[in-house]
Amino acid sequence: MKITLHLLGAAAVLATGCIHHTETVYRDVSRVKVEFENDAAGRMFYEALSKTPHHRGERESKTDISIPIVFSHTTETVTGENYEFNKAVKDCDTNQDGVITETEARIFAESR
Ligand SMILES: [Ca+2]
Repeated sequence: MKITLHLLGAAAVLATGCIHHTETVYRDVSRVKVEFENDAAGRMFYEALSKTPHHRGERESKTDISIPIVFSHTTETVTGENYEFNKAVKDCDTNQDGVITETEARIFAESR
């Protein structure tokens, strides 16, 4: 009798299917303050940034938790555009003085 109940329970789970839940978490930060030596430096920086493949909605991580057949939960973390902007400023401003010179912007653009 006990075995029959277990089999009935398993059959009920199979009949109803898997419970699946997906959660997407968006994370973003404030943009760092940066100045440009001149218009050309700013233009080169933004043009190079716009060519970055992961400029929009970069997926940072994906976590799957599941009990086969019964339960499945997926969490995805998506970083915002400001992460990429801040990273680009950090890469571009090589002497970290908060001012992107035309030379720094040119080197940054050529490296992209
Ligand atoms: Ca600098």
